[in-house]
Amino acid sequence: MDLFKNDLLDSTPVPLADGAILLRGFVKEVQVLADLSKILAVSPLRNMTTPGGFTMSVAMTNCGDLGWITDRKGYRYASLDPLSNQPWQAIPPSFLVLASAAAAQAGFANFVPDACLINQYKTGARMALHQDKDEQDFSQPIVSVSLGVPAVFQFGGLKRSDKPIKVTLNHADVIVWGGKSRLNYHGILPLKANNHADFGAYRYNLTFRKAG
Ligand code: MD6
Ligand code: FE
Repeated sequence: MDLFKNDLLDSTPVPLADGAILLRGFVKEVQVLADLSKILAVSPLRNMTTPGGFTMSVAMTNCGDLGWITDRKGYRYASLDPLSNQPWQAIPPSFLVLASAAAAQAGFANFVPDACLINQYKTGARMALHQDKDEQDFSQPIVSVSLGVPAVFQFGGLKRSDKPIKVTLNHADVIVWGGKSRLNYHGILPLKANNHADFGAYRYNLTFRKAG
């Protein structure tokens, strides 16, 4: 008998690439959903502008000591929310427990993120292939949590031209990503119309990083 089958923080890791694992159905704690709605009530989602002047189709906000932002001046981490000029809200304990438990499954002990980017995808919203390279320390992993309707994640290599693999990310799936694939290109294909019991037509993604 497998004693860990129904454990709150267990899920058999699926390898995606060297340094990247997928934990299917890893989010089992309802407190995570309650804490997300509290954060969104105080720090509204907004569609930021890229340095090139495009409005992103994904709406974003943050919690943590640092929040990822973009505007005409560039991509960066900032300690104040530019909408309010106030610090972002603290990362809730339920998020910290989830992120560190997921990172530990991938062999990253004691992961303590200082940044949590919250992405909201409506139908048709997408994230073009990109690298995550605005953080200070690439030895730290990124933990990425998917909630709501499914999305197709593209995961490529170190060059933009490397052909990406496609993986469907469902509600409660978590990716932990570090090591050799930390700088791999990745993106999200346009979200298909769908419905989720808790999140309606939307997909949410929480990405936890050690940014500073
Ligand atoms: C998303 N995720 O899943 C977009 N980046 O909505 C990312 O851009 C991402 O999932 C770095 C590591 C994991 C990710
Ligand atoms: Fe990314």
